[in-house]
Amino acid sequence: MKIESAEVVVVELPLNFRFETSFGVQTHRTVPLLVLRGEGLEGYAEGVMTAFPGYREETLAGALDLVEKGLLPAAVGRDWPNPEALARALERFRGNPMAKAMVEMAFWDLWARGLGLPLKDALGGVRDRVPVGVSLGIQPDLEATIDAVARHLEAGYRRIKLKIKPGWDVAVVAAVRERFPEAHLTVDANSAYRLSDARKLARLDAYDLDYIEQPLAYDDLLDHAQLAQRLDTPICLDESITSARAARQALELGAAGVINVKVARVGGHGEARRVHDLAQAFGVPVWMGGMLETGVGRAHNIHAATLANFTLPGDTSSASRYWAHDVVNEPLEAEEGWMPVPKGPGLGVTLDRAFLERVRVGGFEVSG
Ligand code: OSB
Ligand code: MG
Repeated sequence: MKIESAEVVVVELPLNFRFETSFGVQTHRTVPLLVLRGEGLEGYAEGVMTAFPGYREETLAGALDLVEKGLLPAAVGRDWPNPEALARALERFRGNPMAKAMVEMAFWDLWARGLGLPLKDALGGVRDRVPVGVSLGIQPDLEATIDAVARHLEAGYRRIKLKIKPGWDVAVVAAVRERFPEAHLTVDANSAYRLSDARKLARLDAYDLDYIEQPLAYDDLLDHAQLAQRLDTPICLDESITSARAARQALELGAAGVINVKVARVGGHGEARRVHDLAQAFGVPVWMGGMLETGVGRAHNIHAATLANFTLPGDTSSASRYWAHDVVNEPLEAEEGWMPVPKGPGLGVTLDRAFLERVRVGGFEVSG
């Protein structure tokens, strides 16, 4: 499939909720949407990097500069036999997995559409719907937290993830567990603790959490392996897993009993599938994470989550939770905690171009 041209449309969208984590507060997203064109078809992807590098190092400005001046000029105007060939050609650009993921993921969509296959089938997925939970930001107080958990359990979400930070951790978990004794509960610290907090974190063992997500530094594996020895609750790595190599090392070290796979964090579908396969070989379950994606990134995540070892509920909750108006025409809504995989070739979603024009704040084109 030859990539004939590329277009990036940057849009700004307000979130339906204030999303507070240990690293900051998000109230809107600035989303770069990539359109790749070839053989009369289009493939889509979105960038998940943010202006402020609070999650990983990549920034929106830096990534878009690389996409415009490096990655797209390398990708456009050439005929690629498959997405893996394109990914290999981008390897000479070091790091920057979120920027590379935009290009790789849009090409998977274009390539699958060219084959007339749902992306799920092109990837080797085995499910028509994926189990979903919800990630709840830090709330103003305990009452608001209990209320949010209750509403999302009633909506059918199969696991509740609570964001925690020092000063907002054990007491919150204790209160939520007391009120919801049967719920699948997890916490996500987004790297807010140090290994010296191990005794504090071990107090969470009393509340039957499915796992503790990324308690220690965003680029650490060794301290997580040490911490794992001192906790009964499994550790789930998110930020630390930026590649299949990082995943292999984490698995060999015993640093991860669970892995949160984010396609965009590891550079695209090919690498995400390798992380999935490695975890499976180690008997470690994985789940599909999220980066507050619009319907484009969400659809990618849903297709990828159909691989066999995605056995735990992920963060790909209903698009209507996040946005009053999505960028795609198709509703992506969970039913009883199951998200159906969009039907049709590729991602199975189409862009709402009229809406994009209303919320557009920038963009550029690259032709071959
Ligand atoms: O750590 O999983 C995370 C959102 C933005 C950045 C990092 C994370 C998250 C979430 C929300 O937890 C996941 C979602 O609902 O998309
Ligand atoms: Mg996380």
